[in-house]
Amino acid sequence: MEPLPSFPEDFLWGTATAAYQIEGAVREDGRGVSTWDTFCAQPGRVRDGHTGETACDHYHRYREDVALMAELGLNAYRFSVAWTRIQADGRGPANAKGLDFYDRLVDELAAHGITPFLTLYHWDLPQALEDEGGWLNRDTAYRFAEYAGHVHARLGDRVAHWTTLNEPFVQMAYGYAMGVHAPGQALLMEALPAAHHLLLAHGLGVQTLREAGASHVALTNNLTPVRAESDSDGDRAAAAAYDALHNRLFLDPVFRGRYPDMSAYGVAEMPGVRDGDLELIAAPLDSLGVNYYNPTRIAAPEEGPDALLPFVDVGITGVPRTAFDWPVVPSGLTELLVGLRDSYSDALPPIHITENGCSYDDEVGPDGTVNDPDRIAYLDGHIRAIAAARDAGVDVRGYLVWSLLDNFEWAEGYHQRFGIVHVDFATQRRTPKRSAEWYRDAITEMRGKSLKRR
Ligand code: IFM
Repeated sequence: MEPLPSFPEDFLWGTATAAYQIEGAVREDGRGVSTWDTFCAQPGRVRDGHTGETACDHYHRYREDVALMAELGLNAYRFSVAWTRIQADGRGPANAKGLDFYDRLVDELAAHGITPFLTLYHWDLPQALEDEGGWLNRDTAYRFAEYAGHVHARLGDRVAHWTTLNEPFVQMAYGYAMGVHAPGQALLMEALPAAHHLLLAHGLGVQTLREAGASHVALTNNLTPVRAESDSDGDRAAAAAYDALHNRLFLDPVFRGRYPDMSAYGVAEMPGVRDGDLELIAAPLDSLGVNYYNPTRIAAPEEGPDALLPFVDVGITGVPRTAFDWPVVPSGLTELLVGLRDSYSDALPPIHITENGCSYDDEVGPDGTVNDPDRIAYLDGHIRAIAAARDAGVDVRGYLVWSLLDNFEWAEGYHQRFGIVHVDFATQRRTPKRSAEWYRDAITEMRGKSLKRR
């Protein structure tokens, strides 16, 4: 392989996880019921009826997991807080025992020199709030800000990096528009108020965190460079419509203070917006979290203007694919990052890649090792793609692999293994894969020739 590129000496190298996907312990220490507990209990929602009840048992094994990160030489870890551990029903005083868990986790990270990146919301809404309308209800945004205040009050002295939401697009689209994620509502474009209320929650959360003294506040979006299938006007318009829905709906309000043109969806004005909302949503951020998995190729729908949606996802072909059948296109990450810089210029804060990774059908071999050459190629390609974006002047400051551990992959249950550490879910035995060893060695190599920060 070509020598790895250089990165600044303070570049962050880590992994990412989310509460419901790894913690388990769903009935311990006063945790309330979340929408994902409810969703998993509904027959047919999650493949093979899997649930997050035990997941990776990280709630009890976090010390072992932090030790693994330290052995791999990682200096950053992104995790999320389960709202229902802090407020069982999503409102009211904080549950001290729930906060104690994250307190212990943060101290353990500090003891190993690992910088915590805390995400407040990664899709596990308190069911009690969902029963009142969830993200379709404006009040949920205010409840989120109250929750953010509780978490910051306990952890703000040790956690510097605060992220309000993870992937609001997926929460809106999969959870409320298509119904394939919790809470399982299939409202199509009627789900748009959820997008606004999520963004309002972000804005109110930023306000609360700033008032409490947080110095590094971010939002994480999953973004995709959108490619039109052809140069035809129809395909280009379809690609622009998809870009507006997936990317710009969650970027323009934050960095431009206005919603993108959604007229392709028959939407003249975003529903639910009140005076002052966009000012809150557009408050300056210290970084943008970018989750990147693949580009999207879009064509105009064949049925013409009566089609349900103004685009068709025709898929990327001719490239390697993961076990999830996702195309592997590292150059798409460079394209995305350069495109963000070009679109938002001075309004764009520095970027952390808060997720990037792949699932493969990894197994522990007879010699006890897990050989995952495709993941090594994937990580290598994407790290080079970040270096290329940095060379083009994009200020990227960290890379967090999704994921540390094989974990509960939402509607796919435990079928998609994204970890650089294999988890045997019957025994909870952790086995670092070859890719984990590769990542450790790559970080050592890249640190060895690190550049001073530009
Ligand atoms: O597992 C998810 C994560 O929760 C959010 N981003 C994408 C990952 C892979 O699907």
